[in-house]
Amino acid sequence: MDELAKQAIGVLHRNDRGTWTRPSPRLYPHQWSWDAAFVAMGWAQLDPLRGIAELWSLFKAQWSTGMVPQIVFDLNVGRGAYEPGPNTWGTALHAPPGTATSGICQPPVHAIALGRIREVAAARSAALLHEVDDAIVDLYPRLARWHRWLHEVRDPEGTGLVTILHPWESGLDNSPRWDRPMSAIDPGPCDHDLPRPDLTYVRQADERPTDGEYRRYRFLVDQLVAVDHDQEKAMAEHPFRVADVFFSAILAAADEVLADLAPVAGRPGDAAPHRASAASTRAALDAAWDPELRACLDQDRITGRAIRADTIGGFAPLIAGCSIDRAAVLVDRLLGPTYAGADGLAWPLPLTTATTDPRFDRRGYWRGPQWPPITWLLWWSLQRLGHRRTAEHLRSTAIDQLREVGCTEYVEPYSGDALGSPAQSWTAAVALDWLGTTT
Ligand code: 9WN
Repeated sequence: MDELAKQAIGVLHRNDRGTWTRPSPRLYPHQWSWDAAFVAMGWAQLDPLRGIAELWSLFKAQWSTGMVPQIVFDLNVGRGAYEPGPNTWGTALHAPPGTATSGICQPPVHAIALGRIREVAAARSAALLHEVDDAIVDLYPRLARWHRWLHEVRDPEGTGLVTILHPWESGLDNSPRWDRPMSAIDPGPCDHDLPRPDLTYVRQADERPTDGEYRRYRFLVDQLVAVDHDQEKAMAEHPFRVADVFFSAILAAADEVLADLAPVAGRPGDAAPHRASAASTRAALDAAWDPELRACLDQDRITGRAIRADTIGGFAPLIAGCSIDRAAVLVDRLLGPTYAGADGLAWPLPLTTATTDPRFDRRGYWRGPQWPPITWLLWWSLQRLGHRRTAEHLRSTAIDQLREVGCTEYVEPYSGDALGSPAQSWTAAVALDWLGTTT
């Protein structure tokens, strides 16, 4: 068997908890929302029904409002192994009985994962497809509720863009995109300990966010707990409110997939509204386009201003789907000298921040390094846009990289050093998906 496939399967098995998967053995011992979506696609290459089980484990913790939580805690994990842990969030009355969750969300990659699992099953056998389609009938209403919550609660004015209330909701936690809104926050004196178990699991402290960042992260959590996770209040008063273009673009792509799945779930009439939601997001992304930077910019909902930062977030239109002309501009930039085509890179793959952005940091968490699931999202999107040769180039380069660095969390783009967790499930999952492994 292919060596990378063997290693990736080993990582998934090592992190497997039966029906759900830890993102990594020590650094991330619970179930994370968008990781679960990527991981479900990885499992699908081995067993599509195990992929379905991964999604089910997550959606069992979906709140009655429709929100799918960022973290579903494993209460068997020792206290203090990950912080902030289950007791910090004040979510006992919100999460479904028998589950413990955080109180925020992450990008909605789940419908994309379900669509992908269906494709894998269809290629295997009619019987497997039948079983996956049965599962889609049950899962679809939960996915539809999740998307509805994002549109109605996080975009109550119908702007087409989803507002996030914490950088952790973006999934790209420390991106320079959040520097300005975060610097406007005064967390005051910290009246509780800020334990950092994460620092004991990495080689160097600079592979994780700083204490100053953590103080603000914790402050934002405390603010949400103070309003008992009341979304209407938070959307009016919370000190971090940003319309996130990358998150919104993922939602638009996922809305399109949900439209494809609606007839499978016996709800053909839902397809048109899902497509209309996606179209409205695409229009909002057009309006958020900065012609000078040639990028799409997040909007700070508190100041009313666009956030200028040259990061991977700016490529949101590629993920949502966009005009041929805009895609051409963005592909050019993606492969150009400030991103994947930068001089001296070990592998020509997309960077999370442009080399020319003053905040570019080759080792910084989400501030420059290459992240395999982000490359996967761009690869998947480029295929859909018809940029097949570019997509194939990304896929084969990413496989070459992973053969060298292993299933690491992220990669220092010049030295090619593996950073963060060395056994990261979503990296293993995208490797398996790219290899199209059949065992
Ligand atoms: C906070 C699990 C998660 C990913 C995020 C990544 C990191 C958590 C952390 O790990 O975030 O959610 O503790 O740093 O930024 O994208 O989902 O892999």
